This record gives sequence, C-alpha cells and structure tokens, in this order.
Amino acid sequence: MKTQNNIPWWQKAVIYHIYPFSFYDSNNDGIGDLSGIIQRLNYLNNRTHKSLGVDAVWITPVSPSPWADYGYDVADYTAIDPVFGSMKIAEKLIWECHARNIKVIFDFVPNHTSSEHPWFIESKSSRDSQKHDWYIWADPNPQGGVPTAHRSIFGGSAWEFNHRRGQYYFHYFYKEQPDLNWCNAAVRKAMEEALVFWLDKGVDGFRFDAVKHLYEKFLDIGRAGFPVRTLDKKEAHEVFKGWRKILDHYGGVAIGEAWETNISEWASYYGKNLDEFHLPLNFFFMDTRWDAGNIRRLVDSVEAGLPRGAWLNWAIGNHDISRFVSRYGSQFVRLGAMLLLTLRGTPILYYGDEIGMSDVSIAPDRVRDRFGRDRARTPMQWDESPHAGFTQVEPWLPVGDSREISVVAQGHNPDSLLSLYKKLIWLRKRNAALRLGDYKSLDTASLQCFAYLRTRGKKKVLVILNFSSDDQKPGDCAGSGRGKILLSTDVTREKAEVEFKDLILAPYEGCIVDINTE
Ligand code: TEU
Ligand code: CA
Repeated sequence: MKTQNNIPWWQKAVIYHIYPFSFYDSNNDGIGDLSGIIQRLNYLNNRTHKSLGVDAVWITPVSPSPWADYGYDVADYTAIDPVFGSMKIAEKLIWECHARNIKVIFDFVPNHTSSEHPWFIESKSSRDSQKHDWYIWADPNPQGGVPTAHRSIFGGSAWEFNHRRGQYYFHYFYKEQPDLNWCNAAVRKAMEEALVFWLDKGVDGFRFDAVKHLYEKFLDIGRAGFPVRTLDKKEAHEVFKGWRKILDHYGGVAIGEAWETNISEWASYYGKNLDEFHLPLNFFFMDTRWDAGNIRRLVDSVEAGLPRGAWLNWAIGNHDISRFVSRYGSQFVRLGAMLLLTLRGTPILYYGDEIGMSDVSIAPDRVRDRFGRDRARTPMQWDESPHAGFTQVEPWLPVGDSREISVVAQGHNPDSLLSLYKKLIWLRKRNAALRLGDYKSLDTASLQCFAYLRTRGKKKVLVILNFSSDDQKPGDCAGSGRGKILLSTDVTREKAEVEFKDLILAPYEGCIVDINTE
C-alpha cells in the first residue's frame, strides 16, 4: 500500500470555491476583493477546529476584465483587476494562504478572451494584422449572413460581424468573449506562458474553464444548434497533456471544467494514460433526483466509470447554478454535507453552502449577469448587521436574510449547519478511511437509505443516509454487528456503540459509524 506521503496533496484536500466578488469587501466599495479574502482566511483554516479546516481555495477569475461575464472575459492574463487588488496583494494572498497550509487554485480561461483583450483588438483591426488568426474568423456565407447557423450557449448566433474585416468571429459564450483559435501554435504558447507566470508566483494549480470548447467543428451552414465538440480531436488532448506536464513539474493540480452528463465522456478528460486532467470536475450532483436509490446508482456508476488509478472529486454547488438548498430543499442540506464529505474523492465546497445560503431573488434593476446566475453569487453572510457584514456600503448584489444564515449566528451554535460542516471536515482530516479509503455501497433493509463503507487497511467506516421524511431502520447492512457512532447530522446524538439491527435514523438523518474489525 502507498504510504500517505506519496499521495498528492489534492487527493487529501477539501477545496473551498470562492467567488471573489462576494466573499469579503475590505475597502467598502461594495465588491469583494483579495485583501478581503486574506482577512477571512482564519475562518477558512486557522489550524484549529474552530475554523472550517479547508486545505485549498479555488478563486474564480481575478484578472482585469470588463465583466461582461464577471471575470470569465479576461483582458490580461498576467495581471490583477484593480477592483480586486494588485499583483502585490495577490502575492500576499498566496503567502498568507501557504502560511496556513492552504493551497491556492486559480481559474484559467483558455477558450476565449475578452473582446477588449489587446490580442482581439489587434486581430480585428485587419485581415493582415499580426494576430489575424488568433481567433476564429469566417467569411459571410455565399448568400451573405452568418457563416453557419450555430448558436451561442447564452442565446443568439455564435457569430458576430466585424465591419473592419468584413468577417464574422465565433463566440460560444457572450459576444464579448471571442473564442481563441487553438489551432494556432502562437496562441498555445502565449497561454502556456501565462500558466507558468502564475506557477512561478506560487499558485498551486488551476481550474481550467470550459475545456470542452477549445476546438470545434462547424457542420453545414443550415445546421442549427451548437458546434460539434471535438473531444475526439487529437489536438485537444495534446493541449491537455501539455498543461498537465507543466502542472506536474510544479507539483500543482490540473482541474478541468467540462460539464458532462455522460460518465464515459467525463472520464475521458483524465486521458487514456491518466496524463491529462488530475480532476475533471464532477457535475453529476448538480441536477439530479435527490433520493437514496438515485444517488446510490449515480455514485456507483461514477465510481465504476472512474479509470483505474484515477482520483474522484465531488461537488454539490457552484457559481453557475441555483444554490443547493434552493435546488433540492433545505431538508437535505445536512445530508448533502455528509455525503459530500464522506465520499471517496476530493470534495469541493461552494462558499456559503456551509451556512446553507439559498438563492437570493434579484430585482430587475439589480441584475448583473444576463444569463440569470446572480442568485447564487450573492455576498457571503458573515453576520446579521445591515449588509451581512460583507461590506458597509450597498453591495454589488443584494444580500440574503442573514438573521440565521450567517457565520456568526451559526458559529455560536454547536447544532448549526456550520458546526456540522466543521465537524465533518475535521473528522475527514483525521480519519484515513474517510479521506482515502475504498468505497463500496451496501444494500439496506430500507430502500430510503443509502449506505456505504469506506475502508482503508483495518480502518472501516460506515456511512448511512436516510433520504426520507420518516424514521428508518437500515438494518444489518454492514455485515458486522455493531459500531461506534462518530458523527450524526443530528450533532446532539450520543456518540455511543450501536447494534446495527437496532439503529433507527431520524428523518433526513445521516450517521458515520466506526466499525472496529480488530
Ligand atoms: O462555464 C462553462 C459552462 O459550462 C457554462 O456555460 C454552463 O453551462 C452555464 O453557466 C450553466 O449555467 C464556465 C464558467 O463556470 C462560467 O461561469 C462562464 O460563464 C463560462 O465558463 C464562460 O467562461
Ligand atoms: Ca472591495
């Protein structure tokens, strides 16, 4: 068996996903910033059980951007947007994180730049410009009009006309996000240089945005819909391998964002020889039925589809979709926490989910994102003061009700969701079976329960989750008669020895049970 020391840090980590606009505003301009993140690092991990205990932060883009897509339209890959801080503050952030054993993962947006990036400004200036082929340009079709009928995921045509060139450029996302031409070696090289720039600053990895769109194939003019993705294209895999080599050289993690619903397609991002992404993001919990049978089937099939030798990751929310509580209902919020933090694979926790933040409705005059994603990007609710302690001025997006849903309110309460998250994270940290053990699902007497074993050497931990609104008896599912309760979603439950046949789970209760096999 591998010793723990050979296991890369990102397999042992819990990652915390920060939307920087909304984490903490240090200078009272209504927008979160890097100094704000620094000021709140002790909340994330001060090396004691009083803090959340996360091991890494993934911060969505903080480079200069006109914010057509809130940072995902990058105008300079090797600088920091002044609203978020400066290069000096970014360096300080990296230093302060490392001082607390927190790794730093940046977001990297390779598929497209901002339409205000100097590369695009040069590219659109003329058909003879030096960067004329850095983006995807096409002539109007012979009848005039768009080259093909392809659509942008955000609505409308994927083609935008440019008068100077008398040509169209392609944008899979907003028209302010022209797609780079990845067939061009100069583009590939410029992007690699940007990666190395941040790695040399001490960044520990990247979450590579929208990687399934790097290359596309355009079908006939008349064909509507989205361009065909060309994952089967050798070039895409070569690019992923190139990034992976760079990351491996620095000991960093390469996380790939490809929102796949098909397990074998998702698995293909690991690479045939496990030489592409370390962690292709897992979206299988984002839009599914939240019941025991379905969740078990899903976890079992993702486990089965994982290439041998690869490592999983799990998440229950992100900045592109409705909050977990609003998607599945608040009754599942503790169960979701326990599931996320007891499965095999790196958990990725979206800021605010640890206190159960829900979607905030956005009045029409406050809308920021044209695609309707603001509701899950609202300011972190620190306390119950006027702007939830996030800022002292009107924040960039409205805040939710922070009377009960806040870090301070829940921090004082040992029964709160936040306290449960802390317990789960610290338990996972000290329990090798939970952190690294094998996974095996079990049949339970009640179909409303999902139970699984996590095993590492002699250490065995049983997790049982009751997805129903009634008491349930999971029965003798673990094949062993008894165990000791380590943690329940009802944190007041006595940490006693239990006979499995007698164990009764309350509605929506989950339990982690230590099984001593010695
Ligand atoms: O998202 C890519 C992506 O898959 C989205 O189009 C997703 O389908 C949509 O947001 C669902 O609501 C990434 C980022 O996460 C997203 O915030 C960016 O807008 C997008 O890339 C473009 O950079
Ligand atoms: Ca600010």
